[in-house]
Amino acid sequence: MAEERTFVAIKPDGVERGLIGEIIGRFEKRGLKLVGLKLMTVTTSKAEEHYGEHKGKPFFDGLIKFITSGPIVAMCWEGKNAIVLARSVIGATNPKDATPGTIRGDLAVDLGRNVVHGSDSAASAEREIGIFFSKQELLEDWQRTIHKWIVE
Ligand code: D4T
Repeated sequence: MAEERTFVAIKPDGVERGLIGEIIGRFEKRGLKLVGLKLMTVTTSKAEEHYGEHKGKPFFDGLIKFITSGPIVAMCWEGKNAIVLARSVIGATNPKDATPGTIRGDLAVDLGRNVVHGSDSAASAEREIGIFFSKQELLEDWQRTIHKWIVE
């Protein structure tokens, strides 16, 4: 049975800073399963669709400029409670409030350079996975042999 899926992206600052391996490793070690992965540059229209809820806010233009400024790593992670788990691995949106041990609590300083994105709800996850991945780009039939050691 398919478990929950979430969309996670390493933003251009995380890629520029050489944090791809470090960040992917944290989700792997938590126990989530990687079912989609690609390095890509986000078009302005995709960025505006992804961040549609923030349209009209003072930081919107800067956010779009930032997210389209260089490559990102788009990922889809699967697992029991994957959405909440990924958000807990990532930490609070503003790195100044993020707990040590989280990605933002360990690796980020500024709200506008918070290195990673994770879907905040089931509806967002479905929408965002659809923006960044086609169906063929996501694994459907990979059963990890270690699964029974991660989920009871
Ligand atoms: P993302 O979407 O990047 O994972 O962040 P969050 O889900 O944790 O937070 P968000 O949607 O509220 O913000 C999206 C994105 O905009 C940046 N931002 C946000 C900013 O530059 N200035 C601001 O005042 C806010 C609220 C940071 C994350």
